[in-house]
Amino acid sequence: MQPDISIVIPLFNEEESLPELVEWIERVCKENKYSHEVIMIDDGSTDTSWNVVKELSKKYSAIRGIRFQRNYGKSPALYMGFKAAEGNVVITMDADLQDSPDEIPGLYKMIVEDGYDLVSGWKKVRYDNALTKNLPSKLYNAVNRRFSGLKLHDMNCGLKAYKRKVIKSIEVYGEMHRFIPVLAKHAGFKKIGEKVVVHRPRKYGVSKFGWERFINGFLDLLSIQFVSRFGKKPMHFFGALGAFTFMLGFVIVFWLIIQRLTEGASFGLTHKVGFFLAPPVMIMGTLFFLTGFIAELIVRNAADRNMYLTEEKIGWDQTN
Ligand SMILES: Nc1nc2c(ncn2[C@@H]2O[C@H](COP(=O)(O)OP(=O)(O)O)[C@@H](O)[C@H]2O)c(=O)[nH]1
Ligand SMILES: [Mg+2]
Repeated sequence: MQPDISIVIPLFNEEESLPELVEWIERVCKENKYSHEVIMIDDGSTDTSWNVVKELSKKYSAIRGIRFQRNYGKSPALYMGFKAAEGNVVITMDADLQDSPDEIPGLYKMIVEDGYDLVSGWKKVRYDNALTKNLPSKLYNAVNRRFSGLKLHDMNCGLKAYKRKVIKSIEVYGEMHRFIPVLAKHAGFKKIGEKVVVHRPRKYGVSKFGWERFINGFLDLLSIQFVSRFGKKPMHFFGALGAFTFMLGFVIVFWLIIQRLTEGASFGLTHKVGFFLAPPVMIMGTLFFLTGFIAELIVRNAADRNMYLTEEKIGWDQTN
C-alpha cells in the first residue's frame, strides 16, 4: 500500500543524531496517524552511521536504508531517495536534528489540502554561524531570486515537502539539491510556496558545507538556467553568438578595405589593429557556429529528447 508520507534523509557522519531523529519522526507520525516510510541514505559515512541505521530498522519497520559505496554528495543521495520513495507526499529533512520533525504535519497539509506542488522551509530564525553562513546565505538567496524568478527566502533549506509527481519528474544531479525549486519550476510546476520552519542549533557533529558552496552554487544556477533555456535548442544560442561574432569580424574587414581604397597605399594596412583583430574574430564566430551544430547533433540523439511532462490526460486509464 502506498504510504501517506516518505521522509527522505540524506546523511553523512551523523551517528549521534540518528536515534533521536528517528524516534521523534516516529512519534509525530504516530500522533497524526500517518502511514509512512523513512528512507535514510548513508552517503559513505566513515563513522558508525550505517550500523545505527541498521539497528534502527530492526526497531522500526518504517525505516529503509541505502548505503553508498563512497561519498557522492547530497544531490546523488536525494536522487536515490526520490527514486525509492513510494509515498504520496515526500518530505526531505537534514539528519542533524537542525530541522524539526514537528514541521511534518504542517508541510503535509500544505501539499494535500492547499494543493501545493512544493513547499520549501524557511529558516527565518537561524542558528548557524552568522558570518560564514547566515549573511552569505541571505545575499545568495537574493541573487537566486533575481535569476530564477522564484520568490523564496531560503531556497537551500533541507526541509521541504513535495507532491510525489514533482520528485518523480526532476533529476537532481551534481550539486543541484540547492535549486530543486528552480528545477521544479522549469519542469512546469507552478504552485511553489514556503513555510516558516523552526531551526535548531546543531547538537552533535559538525557542519559539512563551507563557503565554497556559494561559488559552486552560483555556477550550478547558471547551468540550470542555460540548460533549461537552450538545452533542447543549442543552435539558438551558439548560432546567434556565432553569427554575431562573424559579422563583427566581417565589418572590421570591410571597414579596412574601404579605408585602404580611399586613402591609398599610405594607409598602412598591416599596421592597423583591425588587421590583426578581424581574422581571430571571424574564426571565433565560425567556431561558435560549429559548436552549435555539434550540440544540435548531440541533442538529436539524446535519449530523453522527447520526454515531455504532461499535466493532465483525459480518456485514458489513470497512469502516472
Ligand atoms: N548524502 C550526503 N549528505 C550530506 C553530505 N554532507 C552533508 N550531508 C547531510 O546534509 C545535511 C546538512 O548538512 P550540514 O552539514 O548540517 O549543513 P548545514 O546545516 O548547512 O551546516 C545533514 O543531514 C548532513 O548529514 C554528503 O556529502 N552526502
Ligand atoms: Mg545542518
